[in-house]
Amino acid sequence: MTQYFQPEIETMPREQLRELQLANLKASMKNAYDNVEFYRGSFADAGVGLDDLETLEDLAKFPFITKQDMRDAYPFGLFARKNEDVARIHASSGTTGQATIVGHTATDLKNWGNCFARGIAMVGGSDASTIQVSYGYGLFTGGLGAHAGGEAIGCTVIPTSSGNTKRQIQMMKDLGTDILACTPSYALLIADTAIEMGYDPASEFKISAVICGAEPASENMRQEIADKLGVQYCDVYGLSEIMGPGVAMECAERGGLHIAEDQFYCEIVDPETLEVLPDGQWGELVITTLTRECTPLIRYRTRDVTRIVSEPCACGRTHRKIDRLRGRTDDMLIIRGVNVFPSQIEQVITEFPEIATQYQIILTNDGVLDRVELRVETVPEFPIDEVRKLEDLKSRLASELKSNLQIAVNIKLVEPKSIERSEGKAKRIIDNRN
Ligand code: DLL
Repeated sequence: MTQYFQPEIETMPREQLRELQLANLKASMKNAYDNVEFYRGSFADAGVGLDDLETLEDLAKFPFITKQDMRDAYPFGLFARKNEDVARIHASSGTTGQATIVGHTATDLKNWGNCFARGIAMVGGSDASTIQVSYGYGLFTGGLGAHAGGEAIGCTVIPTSSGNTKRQIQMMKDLGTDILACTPSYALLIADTAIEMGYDPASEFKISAVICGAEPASENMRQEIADKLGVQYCDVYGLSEIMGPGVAMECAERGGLHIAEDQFYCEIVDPETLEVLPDGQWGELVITTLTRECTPLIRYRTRDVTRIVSEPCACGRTHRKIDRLRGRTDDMLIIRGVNVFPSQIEQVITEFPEIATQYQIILTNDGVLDRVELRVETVPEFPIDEVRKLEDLKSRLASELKSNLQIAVNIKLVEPKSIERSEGKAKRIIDNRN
């Protein structure tokens, strides 16, 4: 049985959906233009006005907005609503610069909950389900976003937040959690810790689904989580600038994540030329909010690399999908001229049963040359002190990386549990370059 949360929206005929998008887009552009000085300036600089938007494709005439523009507008420069209408503020971590501030009205928050709730329905959730939210709560949007989704659908919500893993697992077992929402790294840590505690969560726990996002996960990592916990894996995409988790979510048919197209208009652009690319081609995802009141974003450059999958989906939803993310343009490594994303390295590493799904990429430089060290962890059963076996494993891994990704890196095999586990987003790249 296909379960929808908002069938009239999720299965709306495409023509009608496009009409709805255009009407909402015009309203969103007007909201941005009338209430945010930044847009009046950027539209004027680009020589375009609201009258230039007659079709959805006309959006390509309008300028982009970037993370830097958001930083420059700190704190309230992009707010289209006065303080009395702002219900909540979220912010990005600001670890790489000035934090970006995003405001939400009560309606924005309600829309957000509804978007996430669609994903809960995709994994078979209902008002009879118990969802455990193990994303961090706070300025990070994971916790409160998943929480709102659970409440929108009428689930029992357990707001454990991240951390205190053993207690999480005990609650998961004792309270009969059906759905776990957390990052893929944390889902794997929870699964491994539960197994270490002597449980077989796949058979002993009630859990039937995970809703994982906020970072890329390779196919093998997803499979490992699904097998260890015995669950359906739903990938959830989102970003704090645009909303939070729920911008796009993966149905049981897999093959991509359905974009909440009534709320967001997505384009894929070539990151170099910034030309809009046709559906199916990989490039940078650009998102425009269609209904957002407080912080309307017109053509936000996400830096995320994906493509649009427009073939009809067997689940019956008509909203187009984005493919699972490859990574971010700013995380792409260029190793001796070859472009590679950490998630592609992860996919190769996880083919090896002797290696745990744990790795770190350490970047250093020696004069002008960048050096890349790949640190991977062996599984406890592997005899790490047997030099011959270790050298053999290293050389097989090196040759797989060479033949799959055409990269040559310095590999360091390290002992089980020596790479720090993450309760949120894993830190895969350590950049020690000066
Ligand atoms: O990570 C929001 C979120 C919370 C999404 C919980 C999903 C689940 P930010 O901290 O602003 O927001 O980071 C957004 O994380 O631009 C992507 O690069 C990455 N990201 C988010 N979801 C996925 C995903 C949250 N499913 C940035 N796969 C985005 C790969 C993802 N990367």
